[in-house]
Amino acid sequence: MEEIEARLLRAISETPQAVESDAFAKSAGVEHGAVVGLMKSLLTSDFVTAEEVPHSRLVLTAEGREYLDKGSPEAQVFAAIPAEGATKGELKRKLGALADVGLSQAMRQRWVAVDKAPAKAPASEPAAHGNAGKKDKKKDKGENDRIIREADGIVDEVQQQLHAVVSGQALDAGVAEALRKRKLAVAEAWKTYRLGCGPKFALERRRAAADLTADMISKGTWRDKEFKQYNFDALGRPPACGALHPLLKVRAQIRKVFTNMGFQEMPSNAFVESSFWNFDALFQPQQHPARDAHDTFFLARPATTPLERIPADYVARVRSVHESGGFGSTGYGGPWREAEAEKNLLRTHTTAVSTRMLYALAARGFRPARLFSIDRVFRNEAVDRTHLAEFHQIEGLMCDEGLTLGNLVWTLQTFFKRLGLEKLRFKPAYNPYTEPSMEIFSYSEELGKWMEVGNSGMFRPEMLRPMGLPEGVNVIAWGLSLERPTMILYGIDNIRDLFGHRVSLSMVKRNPICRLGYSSGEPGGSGGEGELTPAASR
Ligand code: FB9
Repeated sequence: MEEIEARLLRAISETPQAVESDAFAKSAGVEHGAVVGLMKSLLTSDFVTAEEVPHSRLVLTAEGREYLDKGSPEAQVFAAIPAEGATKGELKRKLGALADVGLSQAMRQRWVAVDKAPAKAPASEPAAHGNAGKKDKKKDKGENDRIIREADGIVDEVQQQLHAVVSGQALDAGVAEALRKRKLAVAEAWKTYRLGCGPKFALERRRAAADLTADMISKGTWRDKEFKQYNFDALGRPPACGALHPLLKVRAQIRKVFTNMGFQEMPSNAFVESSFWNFDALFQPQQHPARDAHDTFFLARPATTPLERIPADYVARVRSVHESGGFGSTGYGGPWREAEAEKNLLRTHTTAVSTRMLYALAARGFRPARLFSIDRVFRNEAVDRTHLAEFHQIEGLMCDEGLTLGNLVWTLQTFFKRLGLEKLRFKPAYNPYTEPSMEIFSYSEELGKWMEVGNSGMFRPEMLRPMGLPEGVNVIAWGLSLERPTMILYGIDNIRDLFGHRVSLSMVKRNPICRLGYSSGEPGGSGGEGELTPAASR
């Protein structure tokens, strides 16, 4: 291409403002596109100027090319009619689909006409009369209409016009429009360029060196080299490496928030749970609506987990608190059925993991604990823009002597502050396993409104005491989803674009880093106090 470039620059220097890109391409024996490519790079270094020259011409369509060879449909129809005429049916059999358009055109040109003379019914069938005749007429859709020539000879102007098109002759606008209307020709437009000398024009373009090479240094040739300017805005080749899904980036940040607050992650990798740990251990009544198949995915195989796997004394205490209460509660009065507690399901909340961990904590002999889980939960509920049948629940709990609602409020304020959510409000709520319970709201400057950011409460003694956790030991806990903050942080409006088969891999590849407000904990951590936006994403 260097040689073509030199040749083009020479041509421009000899005839400034008169080098036509297409003519030059022809003379240089290269594609016009190659010259346009070269022109564009010479334009960027102000070597040349380029004036756009628009062109348009008519080109025949496939149908136009067919009539160019065989004649226009009307001419073909005319030619197909013998002196004694022919029926429409015969013409269709002879010329196929174009018979119709040919006939209507030939009629319009008064080349042919329908023979008014009553058609002689073929010898075989008696003449039809009265409306029976009309009925057949309508039935045979005029197929038997006899078409006769009106003109002795015709001139197939359309075919001539088609010839004019291919030979590039100028056509009268009306004729060109008619051909376009009959879809026999279409307008083709293209551009060429008239090239001239640019502000930095020279006969030879000294390519700016992109790199300072050892060879240049050893030979000292770097001295008369021109070096390309560094383009500090260049994005650079995206690293061919894996990319984390936004959910995993936010999960990693939230993990850091928890670990920096001294919390340990619970083992939450078992999606299948028994109703005992998911509901009964949480003192959730066996008649609770959430426990029927409308809300919960129960398993067919394995359908149950025998309660024998759980220490019988603990099961007995759970039964008695459900049936007859205790620890300040009346219980639910009804029979507590083992079969119900043995049903396997896809866990509806990671609180099921919390029950297992709290029971283990009690069994090992209580000591204060801070635990969290971030994992998938399943709820058989209506899918909409922000809800799927599965999502990731984030749960935190603190278990210690004398914990109060105040501790919960303080812990929530600390946790959400580290997510960059400063202003919190709490609204009394109800959960079967916490009393008191609070919905958590945060004021979003961006959205200009209060949004629900989670739920929380103090686990009921009816849940904790049967486990064996001593009097006075309380557990404060809270939960939120991973999807909601991720959707808000990454400006994703529909949860289906974040999770599931509709996720675009390029979104995963291109999504920016996630910097939660103050996750790193060390002063001046990335992102600065209270800011929770992915870098410049939105
Ligand atoms: O995540 C939720 N909202 C949220 C959280 C963070 C956030 O950050 C933005 C970047 C700024 C934005 C929004 N919610 C909880 C609130 C709503 O979205 C709610 O409509 C949907 N909830 C889910 C359940 O839906 C059926 C979110 C999910 C949720 C709700 C409650 C818990 C967990 C997840 C819980 C609990 C709990 C309570 C007491 C003790 C232990 C656990």
